[in-house]
Amino acid sequence: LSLEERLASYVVEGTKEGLIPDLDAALQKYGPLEVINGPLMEGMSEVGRLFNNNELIVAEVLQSAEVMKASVSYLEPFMEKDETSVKGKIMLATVKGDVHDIGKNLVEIILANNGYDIVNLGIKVPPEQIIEAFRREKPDAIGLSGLLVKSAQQMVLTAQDLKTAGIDVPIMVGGAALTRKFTRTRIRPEYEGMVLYAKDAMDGLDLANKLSD
Ligand code: B1M
Repeated sequence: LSLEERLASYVVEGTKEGLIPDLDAALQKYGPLEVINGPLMEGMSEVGRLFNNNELIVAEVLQSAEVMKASVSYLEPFMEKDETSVKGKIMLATVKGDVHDIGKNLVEIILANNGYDIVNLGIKVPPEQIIEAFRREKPDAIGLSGLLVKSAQQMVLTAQDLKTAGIDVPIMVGGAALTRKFTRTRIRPEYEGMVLYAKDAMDGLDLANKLSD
């Protein structure tokens, strides 16, 4: 197998044996984010496909998730950091009912490395908890992540509750089950403030930078 194929296969097989030396080798050829967005994400897509076809069980997908998380934390110190000034404070949460956090945590790393102060509320965060944390932390924006189809609907409900609570800071939404169209037609009409759709973590950073300019 090529280096790229081996990297994808660690994620698919859920094994860390040989992972670190191969991540080191990959860093000789690629930047850390290219390693994540390329071979590691390819492995994750394959996991999603196999899981969908009932060829993997949840316990196996969890092992794949572990490999992805371990890889991201190994690569994190190699990412470029912008330590000039704090550009703003962003609060992140995976919405109520959803446990998927690898994407959200990647968004956290990328924003934190680029001058943002991040408050990460974790997973399965109900709107009332987001509202409470908003009042305590006073962030400049709120980022919501969700991967399940029902999470897209949960974002609509969350936006409604935030509006009722009188909150109107920009909201950034992202995650596999979400689309730009759903964001525009279903979430935006329910909220007073700006609602931005981020297709991936780098897009999230671009949007945050536009907001802070
Ligand atoms: Co689950 N899962 N899972 N899962 N899982 C999916 C999402 C699924 C598509 C797999 C499939 O069937 N093909 C499917 C959803 C089906 C649907 O609703 N349409 C699914 C299912 C069904 C489930 C369960 C219901 C399974 C079960 O129990 N029967 C269950 C749900 C439990 C719950 O949430 N209540 C479940 C559980 C799990 C595990 C716990 C085993 C594990 C998660 C571990 C963890 O996160 N700690 C897991 C995993 C790993 C996946 C897949 C395979 C991979 C997700 C991932 O981490 N990708 C996933 C299939 C897939 O997506 N291919 C699947 C890598 C990550 C970096 O990408 O999170 O998409 P992602 O983030 C991207 C962008 O989306 C974006 O940026 C990132 C890239 O830069 N982004 C943002 C994300 N959030 C953002 C926020 C932003 C900006 C950008 O701003 C705020």
